Amino acid sequence: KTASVIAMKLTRKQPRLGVDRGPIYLVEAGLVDQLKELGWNVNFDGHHQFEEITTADDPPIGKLKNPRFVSRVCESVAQVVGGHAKKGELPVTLGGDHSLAMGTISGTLDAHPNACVIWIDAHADINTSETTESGNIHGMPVSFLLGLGDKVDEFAWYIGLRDIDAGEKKILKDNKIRAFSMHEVDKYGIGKVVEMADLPIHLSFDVDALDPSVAPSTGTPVRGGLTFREGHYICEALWETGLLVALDLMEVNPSLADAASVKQTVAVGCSLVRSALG
Ligand code: DIR
Ligand code: MN
Ligand code: MN
Ligand code: MN
Repeated sequence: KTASVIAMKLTRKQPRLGVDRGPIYLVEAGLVDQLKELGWNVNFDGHHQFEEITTADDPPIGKLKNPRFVSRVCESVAQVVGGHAKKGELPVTLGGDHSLAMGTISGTLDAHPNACVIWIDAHADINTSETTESGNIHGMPVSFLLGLGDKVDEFAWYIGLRDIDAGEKKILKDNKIRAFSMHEVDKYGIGKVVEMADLPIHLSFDVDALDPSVAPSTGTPVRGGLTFREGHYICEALWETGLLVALDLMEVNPSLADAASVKQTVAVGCSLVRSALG
């Protein structure tokens, strides 16, 4: 069994810098060796570098910020993830801005056209270019994926939602997307919530799904999140299904907190990846 660790430096640039350094911290904390200790062959081809486009050369399209840069990076990550997945490897993409998931999921669907997506997040990330209030593309990847998605039978589930914009609420409803908010997690327990479909699973985990007391170093923390155990349980339960084909661990931002909080968040990130990989 082989995992490919794909470290994607991608910042949304505005308003909070530094999320591009998340993967560097996760790798420096020893994630690659930790996976080897779990019995995986690990391909790690270094940190992917991208030529930055200055905001002057990449003006907003409508409300979308940094559209050309994000699109270029996502296209490239789709190729990298798809290439590894087609060789039967399990791509683990470290971020970085969650807009990367447009690329990672496109790559997964290339190799596993019937894959479903489980999106663990405090946010729905399903704003469209019209509904977005922030213009940040990390709040939109799911809508972009679904928009392109009529040729593939993909759908998304959400677990841990607690910060949904008005426009997003309507989109979720109109598209009949299953969403488990923190209310359902409280009511049924995370165990019942992670009952799975019999499809290959792409897990996209935004660390801000966790409570800020568990993962403080992230761009948009929202209180009332998943506990340490709930987050790990999701990863363990998905591993146990034997259906996991790809994993994203996103939005670790080492520049947003004191050293102890950064260390804590990076450690939790590594440990979520270890749990998801057995
Ligand atoms: C908000 C925040 N819904 C937006 N989204 C975040 O910008 O569209 N996603 N922070 O992770
Ligand atoms: Mn989020
Ligand atoms: Mn986010
Ligand atoms: Mn997100």
